[in-house]
Amino acid sequence: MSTTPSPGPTAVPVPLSTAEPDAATLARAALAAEEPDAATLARAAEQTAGTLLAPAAPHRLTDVVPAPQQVQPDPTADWALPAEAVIVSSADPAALAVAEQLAQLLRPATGYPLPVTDATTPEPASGIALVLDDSADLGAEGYHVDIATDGVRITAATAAGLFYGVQTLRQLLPAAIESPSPATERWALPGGAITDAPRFPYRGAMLDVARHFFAVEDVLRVVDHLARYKLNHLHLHLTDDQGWRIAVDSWPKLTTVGGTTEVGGGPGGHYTKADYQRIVSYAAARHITVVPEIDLPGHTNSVLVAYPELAPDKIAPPPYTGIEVGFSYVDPADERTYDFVADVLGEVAALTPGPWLHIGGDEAFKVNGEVYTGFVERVQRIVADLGKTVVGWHQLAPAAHLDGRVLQWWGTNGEDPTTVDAVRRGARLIVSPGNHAYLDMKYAPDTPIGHDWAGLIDVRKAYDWDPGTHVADVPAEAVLGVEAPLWTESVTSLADIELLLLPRLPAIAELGWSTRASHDWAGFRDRLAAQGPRWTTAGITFYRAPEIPWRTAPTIPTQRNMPQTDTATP
Ligand code: TNX
Repeated sequence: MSTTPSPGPTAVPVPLSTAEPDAATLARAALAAEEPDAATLARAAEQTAGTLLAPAAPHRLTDVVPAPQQVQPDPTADWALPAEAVIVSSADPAALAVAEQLAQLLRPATGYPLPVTDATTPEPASGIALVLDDSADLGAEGYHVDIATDGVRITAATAAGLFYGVQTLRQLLPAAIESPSPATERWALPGGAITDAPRFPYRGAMLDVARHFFAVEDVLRVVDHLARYKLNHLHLHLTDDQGWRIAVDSWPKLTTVGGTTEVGGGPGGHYTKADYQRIVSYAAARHITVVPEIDLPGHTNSVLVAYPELAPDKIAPPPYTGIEVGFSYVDPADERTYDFVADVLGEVAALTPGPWLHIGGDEAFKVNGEVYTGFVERVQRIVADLGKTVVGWHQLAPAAHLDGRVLQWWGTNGEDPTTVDAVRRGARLIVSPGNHAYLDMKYAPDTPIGHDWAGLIDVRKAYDWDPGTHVADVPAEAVLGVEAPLWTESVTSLADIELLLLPRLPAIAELGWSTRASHDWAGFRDRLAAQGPRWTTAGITFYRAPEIPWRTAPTIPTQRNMPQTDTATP
């Protein structure tokens, strides 16, 4: 084995840090302990020596995806996390929860205990302070990170802001922080300050769990990927021709019959209510809102297999495991259909704390004109009566406006007068251009999975567009945000999902979060390059897009693999 362990902090000749010698550190550490003993003094001395001999932090303060709003590096203030660091948070339970999440992120690779405490006025004190402060003008999701010689302070008005500050901090640490087991590393952070807040309030990704079903654990892992890049919505496409994936007590055969199929003839599956709630609460803990989609009136073959009385001809069709679209629909002329819709949406709404209910509406090719708009208007009303806000694909546009209505635009050319008209009537837009944001499109002709009906989408194509101006004649104020949908006709495993998601998801995330002024392909490409080693270290699959100058993953000497390295060397 030719593994070369990266040298530990004391094994390399290191340049002197540019930091001023800090004689006060020793005294402060001694004073901080109630009864300064020899061990405390020795640790503090070791720490001071470490600071003086430390190499600069390996990452620049600007090495963050999505690009932060304001970055003020201070090379004299690099700081390394010491083994005895404490995470101290404002006493608010949601802030403390973020502090505990930070500890859980850092403990595996560092092997440090990182106890979490609370305080009225949290101070870094050679550790990390999370400070809830609503006087800071940072908005609902903004944050401030300050890395100085006495530690790190993250300030935000909300727990969401603190959570995003934590995601930024994570990217500023060496890539080995992603290691699931202790790594020998100096956990250095670049000094300076970041002040950051998102451009759009809605930043999302969609996972189609209908064409192929994915286990709860897989969905949770997708949630983790969203959280890393400060996305705040997970749209779950829960129903389609090939399978119904969410338990509905009042219409049980939707899952017991309609849930047992998927593309290609596999066994399908569905989420129990408890499964769905587990996804919702795991996402909520990461400040991500789940947007459930029940696709109506088309994309409903699985419904008709289970309940033929909802079919226009009242005859059960055979289960569908192909990948065509547009052939199925629930009968818009039968009152029973509206009972079905109200029951299903009622049960899904009751499980969903977020404000949105997505009603699909796409590709109902056999339901036209007034029949289609009449159906949509009734369903929109059902959603409003449940106290939720309607989201639907932009095919909903011709239907009457309803307060708050959101259209998800998935066109491939930014001219769309029907959608523009709906926006004039008050609709807001989530933009998901098929030829930029569809994560099921192939990167290149040889991508082993995916589609190409909207073209190939390499990383640059995913990055080089502007959600604020993309749809002609839609003003930026009407744009709620951006979403990257992943349809799964050709996607059968978590590794497939990750291959299509990464590295394009961070590109879309940056469009949703970062200012337009910071948009810069060359800069993005370099910052993205630093994510590769993180994914590798964390065991996450990604596509090694040839246009990205990927940095190499660290070789991580751990207690587990060090002896192997020694003995296996020929
Ligand atoms: C179009 S985009 C669809 C989906 C397919 C997808 C495949 C949209 C609202 N509908 O039914 O899965 O293309 O790329």
